[in-house]
Amino acid sequence: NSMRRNPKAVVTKQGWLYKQGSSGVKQWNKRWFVLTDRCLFYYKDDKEDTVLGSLPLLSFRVGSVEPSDNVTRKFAFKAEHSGTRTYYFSADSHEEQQEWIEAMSEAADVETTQRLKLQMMGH
Ligand code: 4IP
Repeated sequence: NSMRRNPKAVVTKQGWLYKQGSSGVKQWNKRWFVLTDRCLFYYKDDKEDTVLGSLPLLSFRVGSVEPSDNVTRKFAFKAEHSGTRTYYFSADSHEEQQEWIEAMSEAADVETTQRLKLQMMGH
């Protein structure tokens, strides 16, 4: 159920993040993340051998965690969508956290996508 990554697409941002598992003990695993084509791919490491998962960010809401999320990790943030589970991430620094939130939000933003489409149509 993984998305196909276009090897020619520009990489918007890449780096290490921790991701919380969605079931069981909800362990935090360190994963290598690549944001490209408005889609987030994650791998075991930066060799990018096999994709562990992918998420098309369009329509996700990306932002900081709230007390009700019960996430106590430092530099945590989340990506949520009414149709699917909420993904929890944490970065190594405040700076990285902000950069990822910004990059993922941009990729998730429907209006930006529509504006780009209109621009391409010459409006
Ligand atoms: C796993 O927990 C890992 O966190 C997986 O992450 C995660 O898959 C699994 O969630 C979760 O059960 P254990 O390692 O304790 O088994 P990863 O794929 O990064 O290894 P996701 O979907 O987050 O990739 P489920 O719900 O997919 O099983």
